[in-house]
Amino acid sequence: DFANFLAHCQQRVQQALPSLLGNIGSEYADADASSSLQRLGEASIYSVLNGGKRVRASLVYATAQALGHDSRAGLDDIASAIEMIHAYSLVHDDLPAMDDDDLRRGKPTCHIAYDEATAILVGDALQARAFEVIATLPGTNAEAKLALIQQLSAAAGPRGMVGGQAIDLAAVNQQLDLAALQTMHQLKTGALIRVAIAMGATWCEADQQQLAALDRYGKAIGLSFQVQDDIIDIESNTETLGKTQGADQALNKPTFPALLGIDGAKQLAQDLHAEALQALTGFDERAAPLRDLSHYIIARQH
Ligand code: GRG
Repeated sequence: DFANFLAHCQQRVQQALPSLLGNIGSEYADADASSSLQRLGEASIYSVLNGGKRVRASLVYATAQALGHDSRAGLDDIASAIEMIHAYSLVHDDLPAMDDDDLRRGKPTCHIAYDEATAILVGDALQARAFEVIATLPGTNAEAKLALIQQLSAAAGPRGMVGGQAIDLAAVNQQLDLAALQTMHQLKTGALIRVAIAMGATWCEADQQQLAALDRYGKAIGLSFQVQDDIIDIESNTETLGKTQGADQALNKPTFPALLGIDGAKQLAQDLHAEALQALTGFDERAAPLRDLSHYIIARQH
């Protein structure tokens, strides 16, 4: 059931994204302007559509389902806007000035497939377009749209993802304690995951109690996502490099397994999963996809 749910969510957002990113440039008769814009559009679509698990999009749909509103208009736009912000963060994170990665989702990163300047513009364009999509959601509920814009900008900005990235960049070769590591990840990775749930809940008119419960769930899985990411990293390093070397390499940077040991990190992931399930006790069986997503996050191997 859950595999079907995930495949269905992936399909929905995969279908919505190309039309939202559109045929940039086609409106201009001037051939130079038109081809530059088309290249930007193509690079944007390349960066957003090249695979990806669509966890954040799935969280929007799963939240709507938990609230009994899974067919509400606008969910595809919200899910797509969040995936655009996520893709922008990955494109910029892969740049030489940041993580300097050549591969993303098994394919050449945007700056390798195109060039660095294009990758910077792709990130900028995806971020701006995400907010435009939210501002022009179908329906006339301007107050809800404003709330969504506020939520997404706070989660993506300096008090959220960008702030977390700044802490991360400053932490290279530094020792972070557990509290500092948690703060960094709650901002860098957790904020966007948490806001996917909050935005789904806002759009589906959750009441205060539901919002608070869903936010507790979102906070727990936002962190467990990163704990599992660290576990995957250390286990895949160990596989490729051999036990001691792989473990040593992973232990050089601030990670949950470095601070807690691999078993301690696995226990933390389990505890956060339990906390997420506990937060959902007031929801009925329609919250099954949310419960399954929490498990998926800590059980995934990539
Ligand atoms: C550059 C502003 C800016 C922010 C970058 C999120 C982030 C901040 C950087 C990504 C670095 C990274 C690999 C973090 C680990 C957790 C993470 C966000 C993994 C990628 O997300 P997935 O696994 O990716 O959901 P897919 O490809 O499935 O969408």
